[in-house]
Amino acid sequence: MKSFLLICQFICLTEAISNLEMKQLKGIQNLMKNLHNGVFTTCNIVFFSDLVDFNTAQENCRKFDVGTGSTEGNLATVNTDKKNEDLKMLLSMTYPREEQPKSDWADTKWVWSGLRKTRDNVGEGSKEMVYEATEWQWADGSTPGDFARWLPGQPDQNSLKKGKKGCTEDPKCYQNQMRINHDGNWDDTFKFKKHPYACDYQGKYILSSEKKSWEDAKTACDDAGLQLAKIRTDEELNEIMSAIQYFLGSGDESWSKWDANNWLWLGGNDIKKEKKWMWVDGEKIEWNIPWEKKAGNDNSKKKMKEGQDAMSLSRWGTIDDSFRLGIFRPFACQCPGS
Ligand SMILES: [Ca+2]
Ligand SMILES: [Ca+2]
Ligand SMILES: [Ca+2]
Repeated sequence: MKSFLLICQFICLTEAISNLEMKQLKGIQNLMKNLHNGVFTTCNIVFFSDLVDFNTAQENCRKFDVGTGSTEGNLATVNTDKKNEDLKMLLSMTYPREEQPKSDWADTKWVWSGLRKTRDNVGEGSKEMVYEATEWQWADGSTPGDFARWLPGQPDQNSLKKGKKGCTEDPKCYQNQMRINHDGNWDDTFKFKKHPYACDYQGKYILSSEKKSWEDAKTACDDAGLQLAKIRTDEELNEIMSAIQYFLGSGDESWSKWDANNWLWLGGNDIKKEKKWMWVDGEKIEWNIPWEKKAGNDNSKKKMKEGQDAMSLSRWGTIDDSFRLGIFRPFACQCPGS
């Protein structure tokens, strides 16, 4: 069994994600450069940098509601190389490997995922532990398939007696929860340990606080394999407003109305024909656009030579047309196919 796992680990690593996907992941990392809220996301995985125990992580993912609709969120289902790679990038970005304590088991060298053992260990200590996928479950309810990245010797399903270290369970605490390190390797550990955590991301939007012109924001989204965001319904407007709170944080009352931080570039534009608004991929805008009073859709040319041909969203949910070359703002990208 063990030698099979080692062979699988070798083969699986050689079929790792493509160069293009790697380049796009780098693009996503660039989008998140100066986000200060401690929450980061790819199109697959959203990462929270605060250190919490497993139950708290699980609860926080349940409550995370960007793009979940009426369903609940869940701790991350890391069942593909792509998702494992996303998670490695997010952990390395937040807790750079070289800045962490030496010990392999330091809290900041691991992130909680959604995999946990569904029954307590049987015969613990009496024989060598073997990983049986059927005894484990992802937080979204699915059972693990062939994909696994256990460290050699893991899961070891260790236990601790009540009263030892952080164990408060009677008679014993078992290592029934899975965590992932900077190399993308897995270990089982006790739920009272404190780590950053990852949830499945079901949202459409990835936000950047890097201030760019509309044209450069468009390119930055493209480089990450995304496109400047669309808002097609009021539900999508609600989602992006909620995403703003999570990823950019609450606004600041000292910002004036036209402070750059109050406005995010979207993909809407009327470059081709004045007042014929479309998304960057040419899709016609069917949404009933909530234009900002007076300033919205005014195509003002007062200050600059160009007209106002690019769309931005305010923190209070209105839309303005604005200068696509000379104004620098944060922006919203959208995940492919969403
Ligand atoms: Ca372990
Ligand atoms: Ca215009
Ligand atoms: Ca305007």
